[in-house]
Amino acid sequence: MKTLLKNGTLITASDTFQSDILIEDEKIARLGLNLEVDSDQRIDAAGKLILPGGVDPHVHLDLPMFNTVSSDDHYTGHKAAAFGGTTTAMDFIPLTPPPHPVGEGQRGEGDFQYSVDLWMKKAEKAAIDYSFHMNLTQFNDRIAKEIPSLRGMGIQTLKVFTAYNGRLRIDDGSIFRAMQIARDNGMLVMAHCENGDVIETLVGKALAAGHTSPEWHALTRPGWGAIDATLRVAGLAAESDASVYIVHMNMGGEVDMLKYARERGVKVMGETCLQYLFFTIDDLRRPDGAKWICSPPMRTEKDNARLWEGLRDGILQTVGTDHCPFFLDGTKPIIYEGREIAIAGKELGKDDFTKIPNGLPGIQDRLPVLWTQGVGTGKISANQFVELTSANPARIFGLYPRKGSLLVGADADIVIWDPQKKVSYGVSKSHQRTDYNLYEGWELKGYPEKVFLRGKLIVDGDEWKGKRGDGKFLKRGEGEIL
Ligand code: DUC
Ligand code: ZN
Ligand code: ZN
Repeated sequence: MKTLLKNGTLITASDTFQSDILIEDEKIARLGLNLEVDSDQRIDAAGKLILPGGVDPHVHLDLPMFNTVSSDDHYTGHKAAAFGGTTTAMDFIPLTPPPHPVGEGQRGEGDFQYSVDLWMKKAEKAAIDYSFHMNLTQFNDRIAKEIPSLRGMGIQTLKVFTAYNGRLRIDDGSIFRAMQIARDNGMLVMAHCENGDVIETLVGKALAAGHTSPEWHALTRPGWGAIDATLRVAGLAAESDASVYIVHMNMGGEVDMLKYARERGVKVMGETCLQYLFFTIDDLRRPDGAKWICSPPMRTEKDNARLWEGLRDGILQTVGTDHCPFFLDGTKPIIYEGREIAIAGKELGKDDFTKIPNGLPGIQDRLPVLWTQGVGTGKISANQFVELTSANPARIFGLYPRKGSLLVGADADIVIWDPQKKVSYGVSKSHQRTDYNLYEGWELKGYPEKVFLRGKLIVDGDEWKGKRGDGKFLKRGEGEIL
């Protein structure tokens, strides 16, 4: 199957240039001006931009939380991603104990192979390409010894948490040892940076004082905790000589800590997520404040502004989403693909902010919103947009140049982007399986027109041409340090 894309303007992380593209089967076969080749399909992209498909480094699909589950699975979340121009997504595998002890593990201890098998099964319905990170939420000698086995499963990345005491957090000594193992095995440690001890203390006090509303989610997770944890994790990276990637950076001070460490040669990189560029604690104070509950929480306008600077100046390397949607009111069904569906959501915490499932939608919103708000306003260039949303995540996570590039030989994951298309955005335009959208009523300019996954047209305007099972698991190799 040959597809010829004519007359487009290609945008990569480093260049903007005119070229035709010949796609042969799943790959980009040729680039050049005035390509004339017999093809099965010819598309005129005059006046349009051609971007490599987006790579979202941070999503949570079908994730059990607080007696419910994130409301997009590996089909619906991927379909939404594709409509927003994203063709690769990476989600996190919870380290899960098998029903019966296996190997040398004790009852209740997580097992890597079991956890990976579980997630592979869930992802059989994938509609775009995908890979996984492993949550390292327990640590002992057996687990330490087994970490390198993850590479054979195509998983190169471990996520550690400095918060969620007694649940997801491991202590700093264990994080340090994990970093040493990662360093010795060409793996990357990803870190969720908040101060778990401070959070536990403040949450207990807030509940005892009868504070139940969503804003207390932010008030009990102070920004200084994110800053101190960022510096601590950067320190552990320096002391172990490991490569580290700090996820969902949300505080201006975290950007400053990252800059401090990077200027001193520490191999630490940073991601922010779309929502932290726009929203603040004031959104949690609205009557529908539960919509904005995620961890870490929304901060202030000054933090929004510093994160934008971090993107512009190359202190931060990526923009992800932390896509982890829940219904605002999971007692009322929505229609998805012609069927009614309702999944318990934020209403679970209507009387107690600690019971509101943490997370929000964004996998479809990321590219169109960032384009309008970033490129459209001159805060970042079109090349930086591609770098932050596609090329850098592909490089850091060992997928470049197969993903994140428009080079000959790369997977033909291609977005034909209409820079003039105006969209009044919101839930009616979204394929995210939830009942709200954070960008409701936002006027966007610039939107995906056609999206190809490995040469197959999966989104054509408003039409879905993809299907369950189109997505492939990507075994990742060692990534780059940017
Ligand atoms: N934060 C969220 O808000 N949801 C899922 C996981 C996370 O770190
Ligand atoms: Zn996290
Ligand atoms: Zn997350």
